[in-house]
Amino acid sequence: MQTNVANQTSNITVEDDRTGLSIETLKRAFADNLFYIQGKLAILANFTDYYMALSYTTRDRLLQRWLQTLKVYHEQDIKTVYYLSAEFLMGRHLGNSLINLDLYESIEQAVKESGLDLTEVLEQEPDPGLGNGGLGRLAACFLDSLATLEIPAMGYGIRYEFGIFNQSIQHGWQVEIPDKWLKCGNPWEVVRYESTVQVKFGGHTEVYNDDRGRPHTRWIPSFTVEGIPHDTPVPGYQTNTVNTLRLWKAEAGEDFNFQAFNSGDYDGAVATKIKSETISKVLYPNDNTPQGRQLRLEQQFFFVSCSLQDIIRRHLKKYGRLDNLADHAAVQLNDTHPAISIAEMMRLLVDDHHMFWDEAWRITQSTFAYTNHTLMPEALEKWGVPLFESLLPRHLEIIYEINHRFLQDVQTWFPDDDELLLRLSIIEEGGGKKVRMANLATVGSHAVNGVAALHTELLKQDVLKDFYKLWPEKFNNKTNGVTPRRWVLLANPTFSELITEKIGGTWLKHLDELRKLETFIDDKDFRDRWRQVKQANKQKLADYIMAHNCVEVDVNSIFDIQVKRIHEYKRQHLDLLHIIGLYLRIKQNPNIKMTPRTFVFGGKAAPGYFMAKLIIKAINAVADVVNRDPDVHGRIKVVFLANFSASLGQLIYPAADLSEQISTAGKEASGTGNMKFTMNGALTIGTLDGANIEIREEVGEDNFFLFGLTAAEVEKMKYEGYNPRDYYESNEELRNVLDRLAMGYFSPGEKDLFKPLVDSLLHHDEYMLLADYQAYSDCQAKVSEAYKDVEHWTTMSILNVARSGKFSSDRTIKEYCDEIWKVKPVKVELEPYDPARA
Ligand code: GL7
Repeated sequence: MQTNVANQTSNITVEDDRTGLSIETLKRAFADNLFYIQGKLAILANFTDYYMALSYTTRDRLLQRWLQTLKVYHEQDIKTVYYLSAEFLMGRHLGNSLINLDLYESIEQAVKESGLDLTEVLEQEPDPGLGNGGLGRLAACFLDSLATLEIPAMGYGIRYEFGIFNQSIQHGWQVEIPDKWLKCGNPWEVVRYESTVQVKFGGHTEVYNDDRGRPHTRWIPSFTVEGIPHDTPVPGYQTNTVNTLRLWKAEAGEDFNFQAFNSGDYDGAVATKIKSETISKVLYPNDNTPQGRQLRLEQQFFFVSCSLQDIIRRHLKKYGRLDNLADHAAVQLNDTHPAISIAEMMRLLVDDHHMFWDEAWRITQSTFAYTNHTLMPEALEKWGVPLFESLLPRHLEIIYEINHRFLQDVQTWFPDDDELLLRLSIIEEGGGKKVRMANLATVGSHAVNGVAALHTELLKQDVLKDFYKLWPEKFNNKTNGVTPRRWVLLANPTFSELITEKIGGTWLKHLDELRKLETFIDDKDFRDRWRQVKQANKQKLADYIMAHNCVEVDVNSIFDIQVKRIHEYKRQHLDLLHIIGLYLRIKQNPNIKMTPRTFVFGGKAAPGYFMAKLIIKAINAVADVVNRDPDVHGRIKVVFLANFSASLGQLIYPAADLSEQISTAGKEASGTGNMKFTMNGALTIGTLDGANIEIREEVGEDNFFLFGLTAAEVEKMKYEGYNPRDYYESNEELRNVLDRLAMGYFSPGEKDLFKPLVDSLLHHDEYMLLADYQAYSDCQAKVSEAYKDVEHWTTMSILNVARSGKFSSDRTIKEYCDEIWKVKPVKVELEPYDPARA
């Protein structure tokens, strides 16, 4: 094109179609991409074509910053953060890139002048669901903050061909549908074939002598898989820094076995190819309940080995030595999923780079740090030794050696405490030996952190208490946070505009500045607009509910929302018991006065988790009865929104009045949805669990609806013998609620459908719903009362937002940078781009 030519000769004085920012240039670039990349004439293009063309137009505007960032990182002497995570729930890229590049308004205008509506185009993007829930989304928020804070960083993970399944609801039940997110192509990734790495599996080890007669071990694998890097740019907000998310795709080393092919064994010829590619095929849809399957261990080792080889290769290229690796690399293990890193790093240093064990161990320990994300005992990863041995024979040897040396140290520190040795050992004895990944991660890291103050305390006192006794200085807390760019600015634009109008726009990078909103607390116009924004957001959600669930909801009712993965410890069914309680009150007294409520649920159940699926069915069954009963007169409505995801979250959080954070105290490590609701002006009803505690501390106890047992009380009651039946027998309403569920009132024709749910509550009640029922119900009554006082509710809502600054992931990341990673920001200055000289 003419402008490009002009650009090359005149050193970007003329706007380039690839970088120019004027509306005219953007329109031309969009049309050009539609024609040349999508291969479509505008009159024949569909919305996917528009989305693709617009994504390329936006990506072009990222590339100069991205490549310049890579150049600066290559040239300067820096320390880089490597965030290793089996999950990255990035959310849609296009809207976020436009926001972070400050391009949103211009593109909106350009698209409008091309006859299109930007929001409709944005909706075309498949939500890249390469994660299950909080843990994967946290990784994505961290990448956003790292780039925004100009920290050299890289995310490493797996490029799953199928992300978290799509959930549809059929006859009230969850049905899982494969997520073919790549079917129309992915404009956000760049494949870097030249950086392919080889990953070994299986086989055996042998000892050999090198030229100087020194003995070494080598690993002879039974098969090798290739890891192909797929890079996605991660732009910071209003900065030149664009970091990289590198996801590995597994491919066969050779396309197929020629010998087999030539001898006519066509199936055998492609078998290895299929086996290799299976490794990055699909995300395990488990959240807080890992599956001990071989493929899962293969996935973990695959992305760990690719990533560590990549880090070492780049480091060697730059510095030519490895002894200073820890000065230039900080590797964070996001839970135990990448914990095999400890053994793989030792193998790479000792076997491949012939380093002495002690030196390698020093480097490993000073490079790695580990974040624990759960106290749930069933979620702590352990791998059977036989599986380990067949898949990673060399790593098992290394783990035994690490363990041997570690336990020797323990013995000198604490002589004659065999019980302690058994608890600390990386290998669990008895009932089939197992490798304990949390122990491996803790021993091999210089820092171990929990994700909220209570969680870290419980780690120290409970799950990792013996390690805490050994190394108290390793343990530290890093309360989670979320990025206000996606969760406020992108999700809630009119609300953001109102805030910016009052306090200026810098709050998006310094969330503590939201405090300034408190000076407007008596400003009538501000308060009116605050309510208008919430009302409009509720209307948008109401429209969505009508379109998807065919349920009409009252936007003047309390929007009472619980969205998160379905899990018994999160207690969606406690919410449901309360709803049934209200319904029975209406049935007993049809004229009863009640503050109208709309109960909204959303969340996926792990496909193999029967009870979680039954809870979804129960919510839908209750919804069917309640929503259709004319006696209710619309006072309560119940809605289950299918397929909760990051993008649906962007619609939901801004529309909430009440955020349900009702996990059994001590079970939710942190929670991050709680923060997203708070930042968008919802009040919380919650237990003293995870980050709820810190949210309440920040917003003030008068602006938070607290109920329920504390973590200590839960433990005490369990210890003393908890009997849920006592509550059933002494609480009439609770008894009626459970009886109705159990006798099939909500499941006509299937009398016993919900019996397993009720039985589990009456006989075990692991998560103490019955113990907390009355406190919850009383607290909900206070919510209803409070909502009637519109002015007071508005004040509480404003205060929640004004005091939510702590929960920006920027704050969290700064703490990681200062206290664990010891890294500093690096400025990226743009240079004029000149293709002729590049
Ligand atoms: C989780 C915790 O359950 C959740 O409370 C926390 O906010 C999140 C991020 O730290 O990590 N742990 C976990 O295994 N999953 C989580 O979401 C899946």
